[in-house]
Amino acid sequence: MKLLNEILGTKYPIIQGGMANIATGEFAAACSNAGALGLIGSGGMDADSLRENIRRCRALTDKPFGVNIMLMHPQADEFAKIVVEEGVKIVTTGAGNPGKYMAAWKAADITVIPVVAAAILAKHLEPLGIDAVIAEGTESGGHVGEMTTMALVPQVVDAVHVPVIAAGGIADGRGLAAALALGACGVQVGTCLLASTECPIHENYKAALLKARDSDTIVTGRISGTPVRVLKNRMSREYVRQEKAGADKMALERFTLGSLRKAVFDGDTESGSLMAGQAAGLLHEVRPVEEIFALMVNDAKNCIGGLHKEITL
Ligand code: TUI
Repeated sequence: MKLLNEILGTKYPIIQGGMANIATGEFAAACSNAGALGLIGSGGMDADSLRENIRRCRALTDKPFGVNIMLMHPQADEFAKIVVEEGVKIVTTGAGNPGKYMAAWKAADITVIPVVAAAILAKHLEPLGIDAVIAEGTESGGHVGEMTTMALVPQVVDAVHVPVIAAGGIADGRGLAAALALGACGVQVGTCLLASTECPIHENYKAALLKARDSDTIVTGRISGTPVRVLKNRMSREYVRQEKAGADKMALERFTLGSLRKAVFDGDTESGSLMAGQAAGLLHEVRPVEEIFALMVNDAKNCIGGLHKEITL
């Protein structure tokens, strides 16, 4: 099987998730320079800032990088044109169906890798010419689906012929080894990169991640229709309480408006939305991204070798 690094031209079979308001051009370039595929997250940007971030990233790395297009974004149509105009070579999509952009992106020779949360969307997009697919389980931070990574990845692998990348709950070498065992060609990680030196989030956000244990995340919006996994705090507990009590969608929206920015930029860990996946409990220190990726790959190799030597079924 071809590994993700061979498909993308990177050193490691790892993609840095395109986290909204976090994955700037500088951060993506740092991840690309460290051997993964860096992604610029368009989620918190407008058209001009997306363009600037692409140009800054290109100036900072000669390695492959890409852009994640958050399809729920009101300017997604514009972003879809900007990646073509700016000559971006790799595009991932999230939070929706990218079908209407596929023809234009394929005509521009872009490698297109949608994120799916269920096998059906992967199957639907395959004939449109996707190059690979990211199967993201509900362990992830941010906008999530229902399926777990463990159940989703092998079902997507069976549903399509294109390479499958696993995401959700993966934060170390054991996770990478497990993803390969499920039939994935590599992984996308986000949460473990929040605890990196280069990650431009507020230090309070990093401190909250280091303190988090396995069950310290909660999904807001499961009932109202936009499920988002965040760290438990006053805001997210209250959101879910009101949601269960039947609060209307608009009232809840007002409650969270701008809350990710509050967490990322102001370090407001009580009323901010600290998006994070269930792997947050695995984070114990802030390290350079280069170290995180190198250790993950080295530990995965040892994990696979150890399984081979020690386990007789
Ligand atoms: O997109 C993500 N994660 C995100 S986006 C984001 S920004 C945001 N901010 C506030 C509220 C909501 C979002 C934060 N985190 N991950 C990729 C992902 N895609 N997860 C789940 C999906 C998904 C879900 C349903 C992809 C496709 C889909 O299908 C829709 C369809 O039309 O079939």
